[in-house]
Amino acid sequence: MERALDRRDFLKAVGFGAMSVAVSSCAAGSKRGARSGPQDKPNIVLIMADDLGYGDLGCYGNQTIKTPNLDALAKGGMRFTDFHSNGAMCSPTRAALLTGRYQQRAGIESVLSARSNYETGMAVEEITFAEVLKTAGYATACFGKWHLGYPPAYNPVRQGFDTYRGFVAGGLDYHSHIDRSGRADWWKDDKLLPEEGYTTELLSEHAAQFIEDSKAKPFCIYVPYQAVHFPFQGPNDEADRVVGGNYWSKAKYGRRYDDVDDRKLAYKEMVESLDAGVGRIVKKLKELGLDKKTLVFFTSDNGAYRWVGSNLPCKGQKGDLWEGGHRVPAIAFWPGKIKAGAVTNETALTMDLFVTMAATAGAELPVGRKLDGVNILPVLLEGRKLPERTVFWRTSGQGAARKGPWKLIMRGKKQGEYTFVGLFNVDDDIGEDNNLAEAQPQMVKMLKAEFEAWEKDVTAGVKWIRK
Ligand SMILES: [Ca+2]
Repeated sequence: MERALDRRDFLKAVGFGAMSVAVSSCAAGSKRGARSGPQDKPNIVLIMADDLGYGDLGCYGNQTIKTPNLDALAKGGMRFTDFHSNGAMCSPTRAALLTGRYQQRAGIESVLSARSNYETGMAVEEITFAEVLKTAGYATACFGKWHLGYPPAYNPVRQGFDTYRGFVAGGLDYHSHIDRSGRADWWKDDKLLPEEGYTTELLSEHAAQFIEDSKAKPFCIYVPYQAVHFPFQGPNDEADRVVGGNYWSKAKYGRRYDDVDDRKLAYKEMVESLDAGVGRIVKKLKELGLDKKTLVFFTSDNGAYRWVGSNLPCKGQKGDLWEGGHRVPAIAFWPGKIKAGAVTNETALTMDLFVTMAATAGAELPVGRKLDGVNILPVLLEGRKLPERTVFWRTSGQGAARKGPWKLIMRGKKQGEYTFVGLFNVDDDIGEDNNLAEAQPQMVKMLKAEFEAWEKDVTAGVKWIRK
C-alpha cells in the first residue's frame, strides 16, 4: 500500500480538491452533488483504436469492412465528423489523452520507441484522468497498449489505474505478444505475465470481466486496442515472432504483407475483430443493465496508413498533419442521455476527453494545472456548440492551426522556415485541395502568429522525453 499512499500525498500536494469542473450547463452534472453517493455516478468506457482511419468504419462510409457494432453505437448515440487526434502518431496522442494537455507539455512529441527509448516514459508526476477519477471514487482499469513508457516505473498502475493488462510497446505480434525488439510484452499490472490469445480478443474479455467484477461501484475503463496497427495479423493467423528476434525491418508488418490483397484482407479482419470486441464490451454493459449509466466513447489515436486503411475523403496518412493524419472517427454512446442518431460537426480533440470524463464523474480538477482540453459534455448531452478556440498540432517538421473552418498547415521545416504553407477551408474542402494561402494572406498571418505563440507556450521549460 506504500505506493498508493505516495500517490495520495502527491495528489494532495498538487492541490486536488479545491476546484470543481464546470458542469452547470449539463443535465448529467446538475443531478450530481454532495448528496449523491459514488454508486450514482455514471461509468465511463473509453475505447481507443490504433491507426484506424477516418474512412475505415461502415458508419463513416466504408463499403468493404463490416462494422455492425460500431455502426450501432453511432446509430444509438452521437457521431463526430470533425474529431481529431492530438498527434499524428501513437505516443503523443496518448500523452494528450492521459493528461488533458497538449502532449508537448509532457515532453512527448514523437513515438517512444522500444529500440531507442526503452529506459524512459511519461513522468509519473503528470496527472492523468485515471488519477482524477480515483479522487471521485472510481475503480480504474487499463486494458491494452500503453506506449508511454517501458520500465515498470512508468506502468499504468503508477498513473492511477488500479489494474492493467496489456503491452507497453507498439507494433506487438498479435498472437505471441512479442515486441519489435524481440521482447515478451504482456503484463499484469507492472509484472510480465504471459497469456495465450489474440490481442484484440484478450483485451475485450478483460474489459468485459472488469465490468462484471466492478458493477457495484462506478468504474472507468480505458481500452487502447492495438487494432489496427501493424503487424497485419487476423485472429486466425499464426504468430510471426520469437523472443530474441529483431523485427525492425519489413518483418514488422507480418507475413501477410507482401501480397497487397492479402494484407488488405488481414486489415479487414483486424477492424472486424475490433468491432466485435466493442460489441462484446457493450453487450456486457447491457446484460448487467449498466448501459444507461455508462458513457462509452470510441475514437482512434491517429489516421490510417493509406496503403492499407482508408482516411477518405481526407488527404494524407498517419504521421501527416494533412487531415488524414489526425481527423479520426469518434462515437459517443449513452442511451437516454445522448440523442440517438445525432451527428455533430463540432471540432474536438483527444485532449478534451480528460475534462469531459472529470465532468461526467463530477470529479474535481487539480488546481494550478493548465488543462488545454475543454468539456464536450454539453455537445454530447445537449447538442450545444463549443466556445470558439484555435487548436494546434506539431510533429516532425510540420505545424498546423485550426480556427473555425480555417486550417493553416506548414510542412517541410528547414532552418526555421517551412517550405510549404497552405490555408484550407476544411468545412468546404475536407480534401485540402484548394490552397487559399495567397488569396487570404491576413488569415495566414493571424494563424501563423497564433501558432508561434502556442508553440512558445507549450514548449516553455519542457524537459523533452521524445521530440
Ligand atoms: Ca497509432
